[in-house]
Amino acid sequence: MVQPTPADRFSFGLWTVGWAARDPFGDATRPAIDPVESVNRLAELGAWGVTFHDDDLIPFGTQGAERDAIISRFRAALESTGLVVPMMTTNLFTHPVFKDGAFTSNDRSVRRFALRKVVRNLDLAAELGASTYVFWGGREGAEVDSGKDIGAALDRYREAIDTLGAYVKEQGYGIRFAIEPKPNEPRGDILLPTLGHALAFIAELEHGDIVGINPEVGHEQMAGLNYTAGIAQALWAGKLFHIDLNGQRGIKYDQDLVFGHGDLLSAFATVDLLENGPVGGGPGYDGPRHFDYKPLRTEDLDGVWASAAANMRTYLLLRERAAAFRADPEVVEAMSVAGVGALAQPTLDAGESLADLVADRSAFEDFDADKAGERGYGFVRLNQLAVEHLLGAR
Ligand code: GLT
Ligand code: MN
Ligand code: MN
Repeated sequence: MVQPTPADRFSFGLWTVGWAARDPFGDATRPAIDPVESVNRLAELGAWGVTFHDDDLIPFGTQGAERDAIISRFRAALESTGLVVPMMTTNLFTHPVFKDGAFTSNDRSVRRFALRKVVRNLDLAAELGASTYVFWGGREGAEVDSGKDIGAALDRYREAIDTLGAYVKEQGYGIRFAIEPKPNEPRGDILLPTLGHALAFIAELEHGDIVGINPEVGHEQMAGLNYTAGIAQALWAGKLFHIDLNGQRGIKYDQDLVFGHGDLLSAFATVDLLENGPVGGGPGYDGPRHFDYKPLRTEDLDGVWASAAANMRTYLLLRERAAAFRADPEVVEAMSVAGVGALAQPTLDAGESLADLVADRSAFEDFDADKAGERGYGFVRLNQLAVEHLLGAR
């Protein structure tokens, strides 16, 4: 079925379809879209959820009754469409106050302001029933090596996430945090540049039990990394709390293309992993399928909604192809030849010690390494089968 329904759990950021297409070189090419209009249109297209930064809905600096009125109007749209808010986040990057970062700004008063901005929005996230809160630290970084003490910045980052983690626990909000890595842009270098850096950071937290990651396809690919392998490691670590799906073509600026409009073969592998789980049967992903893309600057408003639909349709088509791939007896056989499933078998027998292994002559003294080195794994055949399924040739 290529018609999305809420059961597919597709979600979109308000800032995605709502992007007016202002870039560093040119003005907006589209009018701003009322968030209520976005909710209505996304629901019509078959989406399940909408996500947003505080400032996407409530303009920066809006307080009191005006803020309350904006929130109630938005809630009414959610109620009338049935759209949910699975994730929320904070804009800690647009206002000039954040030009040297938020949690890691060299200016302490900015760090304190940033914490307050997040706390207020966490309260709203809890009210709206969001279960994930994303931290994308786009301004947490530097251009000048001597201008930022990286260790101190990481101390302050940890202080911020732990302080906020303690807060959501105290309040009983049931919210988990998801850190979103990115290597660069808008800063020359951003702290926690890849999902691996983020996982290592989380291991240093006091409240790391409620902190995972929100890896974005394009951000990992900007660093030349394999997105599917990355999220597989996050799943293995029990830390894939959320995902940002989009497309990227190579190591360049953050393109935020429609999902599948970048590296399609990699997108196929991503959907295969998300939908079918690891081949060896490890833990799979059951969170939202969240799109974080930007409709191309060349598109008009009709093109915006067509591009939103394209993300979901591409995902569903890949889901179909991935199911057929896994069910294909030739694929099953090729995987067996390649030993893909065999990797799930522990290297030592149950109860076997290293001393037992050392005593096992067949593992070493009598092992014919040259013979074992002659084995072909058939990975090319397996990949060709994937390509043929992707092309609809099987
Ligand atoms: C910003 C960024 C995205 C992040 C958003 C969440 S903000 O649009 O480019 O990748 O996911 O803060
Ligand atoms: Mn991006
Ligand atoms: Mn993102």
